Amino acid sequence: MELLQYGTAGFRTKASVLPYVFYRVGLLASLRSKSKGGQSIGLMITASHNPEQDNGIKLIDPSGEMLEQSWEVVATQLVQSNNDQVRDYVESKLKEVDKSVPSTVMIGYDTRPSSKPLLEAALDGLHVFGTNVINYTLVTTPMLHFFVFNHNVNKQVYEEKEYFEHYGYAYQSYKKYLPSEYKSYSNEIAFDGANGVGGLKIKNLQNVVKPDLNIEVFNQDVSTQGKLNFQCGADFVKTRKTVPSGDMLRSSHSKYLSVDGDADRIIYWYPNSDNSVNLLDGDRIAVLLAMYINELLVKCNLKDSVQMKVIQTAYTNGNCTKYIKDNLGIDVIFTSTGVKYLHHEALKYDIGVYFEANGHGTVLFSQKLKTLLAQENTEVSKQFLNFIEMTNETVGDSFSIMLLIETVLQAKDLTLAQWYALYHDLANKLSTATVSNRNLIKTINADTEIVEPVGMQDTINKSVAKYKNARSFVRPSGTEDIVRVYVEAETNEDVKALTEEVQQIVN
Ligand code: 16G
Ligand code: ZN
Repeated sequence: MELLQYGTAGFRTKASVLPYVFYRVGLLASLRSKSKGGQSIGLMITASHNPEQDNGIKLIDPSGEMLEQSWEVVATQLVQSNNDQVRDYVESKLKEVDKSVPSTVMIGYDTRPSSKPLLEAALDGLHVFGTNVINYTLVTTPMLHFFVFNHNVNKQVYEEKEYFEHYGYAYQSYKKYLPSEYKSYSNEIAFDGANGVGGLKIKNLQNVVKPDLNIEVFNQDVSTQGKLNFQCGADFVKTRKTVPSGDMLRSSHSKYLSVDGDADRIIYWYPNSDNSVNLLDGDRIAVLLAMYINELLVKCNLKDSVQMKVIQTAYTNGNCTKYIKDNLGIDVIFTSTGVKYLHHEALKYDIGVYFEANGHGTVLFSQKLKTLLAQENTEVSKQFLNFIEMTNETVGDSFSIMLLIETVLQAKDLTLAQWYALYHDLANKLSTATVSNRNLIKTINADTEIVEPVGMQDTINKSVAKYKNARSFVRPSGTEDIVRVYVEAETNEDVKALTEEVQQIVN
C-alpha cells in the first residue's frame, strides 16, 4: 500500500488507489465535525490541475479555511493504518470527541470521471456516524469554501445561485465608483476553463454580470475523456508560457485568462506573435490589487491606523518584490510554499494580500478594518466595503479575483500590456532534479535555506555569488517525488549557467 500523506492539497494520487482513502476521510470528516461542536465541515473531491486520471480529497474547516495542521497528522495516521487498525484508531480518537454531537458535512466535486464513484466511498464512511450530508455536487473548490463559511458563520444553507449573486451583485454595485468611459480598458474576456468545472460554472456568473463583462468561454468540454487540464488551464499556461489549445486566438480579444481544474487559480495573459504569452501571474495580480487597496486606504485616511502586508513565496520574481517595497511602499513577508502558509500569515494583518506566483491567492481584511470602515460611513469607506464584499476571503477564488482585477483595470483604465509594463521580471528558470530521497533535503526560512544536507547551501551560495542580482533556492516538492531548483538572474545566459551549477550540486 502506497503511504499517502495529507499534504498541501489534501490526499492526492491516482484515482484507482483512492477508494479506501475516501472511505476513511468520510470517517474523519464526521469526527472533525463532532469535535467542532457539530459545525459543518467541507469535503472537496478534486485533484486541481493534475491530469484527469488523478483525484484527491481535502477537508475544509468550519470557517471556510483549510484543515487545521494538527488534524493533518490525524488524517495521515488514519489513512496509513492497516485495515484492522482503522477501527481502533477511530475509537481512540472518538474518546476525545463527543460521539453524541450530530455531525454535518458539505460535499462538492469536480468534473473528473472518478469523482462520482469516489464520492460513494466517502458517503459510506460518513454514514458510519450517521452524518448529515449536504451534497452540492459539481462545484469549484472556492464555491464549497464559501458554502461552508456561510453555513457556520451566517447560519444559512446557501444555494449555488446565491454564491454567484453575492459576487456578481458586489461587482455590479461597484460600478458607481468607476469611470463611465474608457480610453484603454475593454470589457471583453476570453476565458480558458481548462475543460473543467470552472468553464462550466463561469456562465452562471456571466449571467449576473452581463453586459458589463463580456466573457467568451473556451475549453469548456467536460464530457470528452482526457481533456481536463490537457494543454490548457492556468498551470499549463504558467509553466509553458504558451497559448493554450482550444482555438482561443480565432478572433482577437484584448484580454485572456486561464483557470485551473477546480478554479481556485487564475492567470491573465496575452499572446505574442510566436504563440508565447506575456503572463499576468500571481505576482502581477498581487501588485495590481495591493496598489489599488493601498490607494483606498489612503483615501479613507486609514494608512496609519491599519497594517497592510503582501505575502509571497520564494518563487516570486525578485523584481516584483522590489516593486512592491520600493514603488508601492508596502512591506513584503515570505512564507513556505503552499496556500495554507500564506493564508495563516495574511490573517495576522488588517490587510494581507497573498499570492503564489502560480496564481493562487486572495486578500484578507481584518474585523478591525471592517468596523473602522463601517463607523466612518463615508462614500469612500462604503466603496472600500463594497470592494471587500467582492473578495472571497476563505480561499483563492478565480471568479472573485477576476471581478477584482476587472474592477481595478477599470478604475485605472488599463490594458493588460499597461499592467504588464509596471515592472520587468528578472530572468528565471524553474527546473527539477530527481534524487534518491527528496526528504533528505530540509529547508528553513521560507524554503530559501537548506539546513540538510549540511554544507549544500554554502556551496550553492558560492555559485550564486558569481552572478549579478542572482538568487537560487532548492526545495523538495510537496506534491511529486522530485526536487525543485529555482534560479533567477539578470540575463537568460546567467540563469542557464547557474541552473547547471546548482543542478550539479544537488545531484
Ligand atoms: C499545492 C499547493 C500550491 C503549491 C503547490 C506546490 C494548495 C491548495 N496547493 O498544489 O499552493 O504552490 O502545491 O507544489 O495549497 P510543489 O510542492 O510540488 O512545488
Ligand atoms: Zn486548484
